[in-house]
Amino acid sequence: MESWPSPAVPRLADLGFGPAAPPRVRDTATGELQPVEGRDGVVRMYVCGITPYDATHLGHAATYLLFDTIQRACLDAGMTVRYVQNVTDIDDPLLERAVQTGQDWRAIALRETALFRDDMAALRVIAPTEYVGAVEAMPDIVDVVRRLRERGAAYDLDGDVYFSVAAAPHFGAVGHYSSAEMSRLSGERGGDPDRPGKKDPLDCLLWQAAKPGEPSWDSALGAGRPGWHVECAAIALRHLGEQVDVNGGGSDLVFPHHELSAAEAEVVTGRTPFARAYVHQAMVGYEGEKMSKSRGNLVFVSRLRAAGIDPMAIRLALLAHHHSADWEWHDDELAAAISRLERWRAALQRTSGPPAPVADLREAIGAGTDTPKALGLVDEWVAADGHDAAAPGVMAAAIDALLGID
Ligand code: 5CA
Ligand code: ZN
Repeated sequence: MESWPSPAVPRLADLGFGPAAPPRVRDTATGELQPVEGRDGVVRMYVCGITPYDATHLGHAATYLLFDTIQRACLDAGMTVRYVQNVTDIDDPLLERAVQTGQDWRAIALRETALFRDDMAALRVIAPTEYVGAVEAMPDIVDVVRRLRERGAAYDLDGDVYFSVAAAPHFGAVGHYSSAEMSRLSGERGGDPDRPGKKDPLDCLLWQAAKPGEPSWDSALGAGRPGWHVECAAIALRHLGEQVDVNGGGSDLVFPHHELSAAEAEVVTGRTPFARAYVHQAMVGYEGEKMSKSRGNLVFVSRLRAAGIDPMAIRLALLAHHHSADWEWHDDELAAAISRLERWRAALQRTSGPPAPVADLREAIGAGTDTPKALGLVDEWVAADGHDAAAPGVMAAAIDALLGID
């Protein structure tokens, strides 16, 4: 599907700085910093996209800004990024919203995806190389299910097709949860651990048989629609090949989504691990709970924009938090970000300043994507005086290249 227009990204290498070192990202599977080196100069990154039944909230935006920052660090290191993002444009929440509102599920998906694109463009998020909907990936999804069946990793249950976790030797290696914890999370996050007849409570749907009143697609598996995890496995395998450098999303996707999509991809290809690094944005909360469409405690990017807030202030407010710890949005963060943005812009108008701390900025972003540290370095530069006439220009380029702030 159509994505959105990408912002231009200045190249610090053109300003006389050599390429940065490949960034290191926090890998959920090992808990370690993992260098993102790509292969032959190309980094392959798969990030889980939206389920388009409601507008983009600040939690979503934080997730896409994290991977945008990682992409910017890879570009700064002279690498090309092949970035794939999906749109879950058919799934239970979309059909439920369609029933509640009396609208067509397709119309909801189109409208909310269009709004998401506008939000991403306004936040200056670099667009994915491939932006792929589940509906358009249907033949690839069906093919992955066929290959799982051939490998004995799938079985039928009353017309539905399930993935068998027993067929995946490394199942559990992404999140390292206990089986009790996995059962609990599976039940909370779209799974069906209690369905009778399953070989293992954690087995997940690959293909669900058509139900009356629900959309379905004809396929070699019979009429039906896909399960969630296989959607991302199939889109990643099709567009990025057997192994990705970074597989990302919010931390609510560690289990079951990334665990199971990785297990499915690994069984199909025989190659482990599916991702060299699994990277997650911790949950953004609001009013005491995780910000989520199903709870309704949302702050929408589009609403802030409509109220005249500079999207760069929204971007700064989100980048002020480290991606590895849950945090809660407070409305005064926006005022703080607006004043920070004003201070930065005023300082960049100066005719000289202290030397630009490019190496330190690169290190902050390159060592575990520490955006709060990078913002603090810019704050220090802004607050200090100096006689380097090139510094304001270099800083403007570095702030744009690494942090995406115009
Ligand atoms: N379509 C699936 C992924 S394949 C999905 O989870 N869609 S979503 O619309 O629910 O979420 C989109 C992205 O935002 C996901 O990566 C999710 O992990 C992330 N996300 C959702 N809520 C939050 C939150 N409160 N804080 C941070 N990230 C969040
Ligand atoms: Zn996904």
